[in-house]
Amino acid sequence: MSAQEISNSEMSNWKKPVHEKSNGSKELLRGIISSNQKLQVLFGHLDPNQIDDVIMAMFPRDIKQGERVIKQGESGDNFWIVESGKFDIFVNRNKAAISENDAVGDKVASCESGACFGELALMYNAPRAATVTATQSGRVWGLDATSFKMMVVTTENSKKKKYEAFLERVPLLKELNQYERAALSDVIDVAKFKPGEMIMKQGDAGHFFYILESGDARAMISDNGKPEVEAKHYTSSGDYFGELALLSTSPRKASVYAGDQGCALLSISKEKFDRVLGPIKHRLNVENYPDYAEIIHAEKAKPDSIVEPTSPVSE
Ligand code: 1OR
Repeated sequence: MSAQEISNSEMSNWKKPVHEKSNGSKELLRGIISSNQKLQVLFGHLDPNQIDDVIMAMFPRDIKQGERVIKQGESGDNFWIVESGKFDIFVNRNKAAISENDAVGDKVASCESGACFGELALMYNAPRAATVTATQSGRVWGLDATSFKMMVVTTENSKKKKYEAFLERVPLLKELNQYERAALSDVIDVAKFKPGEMIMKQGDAGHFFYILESGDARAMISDNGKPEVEAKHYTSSGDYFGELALLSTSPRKASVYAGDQGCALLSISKEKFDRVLGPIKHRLNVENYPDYAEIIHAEKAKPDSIVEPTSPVSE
């Protein structure tokens, strides 16, 4: 079950919650908000008065060692900032296993004082992407889901959401969770092409993956030097091409040109993709992607082709 979109009546009845707190607690929260990078991204567009409102809306919760604060798959209730204690984050990619038993999956990160978690389900109306459990007792500050959506989520992050929705439609990226798609959407570049302009050339090594944002593009294939024939016409926003560049450096199988209207494309370079996620080959379940299986197997067979992803950083 996923968190509900905020309803109109909820929106019109909503009042900023006020949870009285000591000046010390206000200062502590202000300090964390101004120094944590992720909180800067989330709260950066708020002016000082709006930050004060967010701080006043937050409520404390003391957490015992071993207590689970968030369970993967559930809907989002609150966003959390850590004052003290230690919290481990676990991701289970086998979604069926989560409902069958309580398998928490692999530990992917750990966070302590000054960190935050639980924003994803609230931003994207998605199920919780991970389980979060206290390994040392401590105190967290919560912001309820409605307040988070009313005070923090804005049209500014809706562009990012649109990018993530595009990424979600790419079969090759299906294995990624919300966190990874969010990270990937941060490295998306936008480029405009004039009508007829070449975007990629058949036979060249591929370094970019493209998503059509607007306009149109045509994939053309030339067989043994014969004139090019149209293989595909991309016309819908969210259509994508060149995704194999993320997996391998094998030559482009077609040339792609901007269509009659020209086009705006979102692009991700292989280099940025690898930097953000580590080579995706590790994560791909080849059986799910018969079209790509050959290429993935060939890449895996290459010596030194597999670089271990960098270990998760704690925030
Ligand atoms: P949420 O609302 O989905 C769980 O609830 C929270 O764990 C999530 O928001 C994030 O704030 C936090 N993948 C998913 N969730 C993560 C991750 C993560 N790290 C922190 N959270 N990954 C770790 C990347 C270092 C990806 C691992 C596959």
